[in-house]
Parts: sequence; C-alpha cells; structure tokens
Amino acid sequence: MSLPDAVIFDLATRVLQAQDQAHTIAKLTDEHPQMSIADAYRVQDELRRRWMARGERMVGLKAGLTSKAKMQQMGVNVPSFGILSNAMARPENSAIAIDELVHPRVEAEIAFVLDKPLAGKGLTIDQVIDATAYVIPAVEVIDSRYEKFKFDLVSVTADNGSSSRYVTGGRPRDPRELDLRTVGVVIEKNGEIMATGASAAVVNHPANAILMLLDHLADRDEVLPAGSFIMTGGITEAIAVARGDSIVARFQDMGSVSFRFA
Ligand code: 0L1
Ligand code: MG
Repeated sequence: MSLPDAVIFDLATRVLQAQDQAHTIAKLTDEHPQMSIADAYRVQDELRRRWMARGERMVGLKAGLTSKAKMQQMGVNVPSFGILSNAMARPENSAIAIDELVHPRVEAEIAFVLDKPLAGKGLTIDQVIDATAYVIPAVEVIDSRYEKFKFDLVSVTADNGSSSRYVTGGRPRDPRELDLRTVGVVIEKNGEIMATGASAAVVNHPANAILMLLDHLADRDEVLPAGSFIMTGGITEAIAVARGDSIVARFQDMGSVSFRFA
C-alpha cells in the first residue's frame, strides 16, 4: 500500500531541509519500512514541485547506480533516477562551497544533450544516438543526506539519487564520431590519480542508461523532450573530497572537467 500524501509531503520536507541545510537524516525506510520505490519517486515529484515553486528550472535527469560495481555494492539491478535543476549546476574552474555539502564525493560521467524527443520502451542505442545533439564530459558531486553515506535503494531515490552539484566541461562531441563504449576516464584529485575507468562500465554503453531511464519514464507517462540534459552515471567509483581539493576529470577524446572545493 502506498504511503498517504501527508507522509510523502513530510518526507519531502525532511529531505529538502537536509539538502538545503547540509545535514544528515536517518534513512527514510527506518521509520517507514514499507515505503516503496514508487513512494520514493513521489517524494522526488514533491521535491521538484518545491524547487520549481521557488524559481528553479528543471534542466534534465540523472541516472545513478548504473555501473555494475555500484549495482553490486548496493545489491540492486536497477538504477536510481533523479532530477537535475539549474541550481545544481556550477561553472567549470569554479570553487564549489564545501560548507553547503555534507560529505561530498565526485564521479565522472558522460552527459547527453538531445535535439529530438525520446519516448517509450524498447528503443535501441542507435535511436538514442540519433536523437543526441552532442555528448559532453561531466562530473557529478554526489552528497547523500544519509548518515555515513549508507542507504537503501528506496531512501536514496527519495534523496534524488544523492544529487547535489554538477559541472560540465571539455568538448561537446558528436556521439557518431566516438566509440561511446571505450571512452577512457581518469579522475585526479590534487594532481594524484584516484580512479580510472572506461565508459562501458555504465551498463555496457552509456546510452543503455538512457534506455533504462526511458523505461522508467514510460511507466510514469513521461518523455525526454528535445533539449534534455541527461547524466548517465559514474564510470568509476565516487571519490571523497574535502575543502581545498582540486579535481580534474580527463575524458579520452572529449577533454577535461576541472573545479575545486573551497
Ligand atoms: O549518481 C549516482 O550514481 C549516485 C546514485 C546514488 C548512490 C550514491 O549516492 O552513491
Ligand atoms: Mg552520478
């Protein structure tokens, strides 16, 4: 049975305060063990409604938990999807305020920008590529609002997939000119290599994350409109960061994304 609307609103208030004030909360399923994934997306819907009510603009969506390593770590075989607002975006080479975050980590991702709408189940990678204007390197700063970054799929989904900030950079590339399965990625923190990976780590091809997102959206009668910005999930494990850290994520044939934490 789904949770009553009043409980969803209360949970959205709890999550939003934790996000805005940078503090941790107990995972939502501690108090509501019967909470479902559908309930978690209802909390996200309420977060989106509140973000828009205070003037934020929705710019796209994120797929998280899309690498085999992260799925295995969480014991799940489905990703967690989230919403990206303009308030989460930070410019390349900027300083991200660490005081606004709880215990941030960074992960390198390939982002897609569509120039045609996509909708429905059963599409192919080629159809995703055909609808893509360009792909661009991105780094997501994830920051779970749950204590010690520990959660279950329901709780992390209600926390909008731990989203907090994201930075794009490098060079926009035509996806037809790249082999999107074999893009090598290196993450450096303060000049030291912290993680390396190849883009096939994201469900064998980052466009597969978009196909999974489309399945999820179809169940909700939603689509990806032209202009959508979609982050497809971390290629490597997420790297913990602290004040003063400089991050450079280098993407083979796509350039790099740099910023720091202050
Ligand atoms: O974007 C992500 O892959 C994060 C999904 C949520 C899990 C986490 O916080 O690591
Ligand atoms: Mg991510």
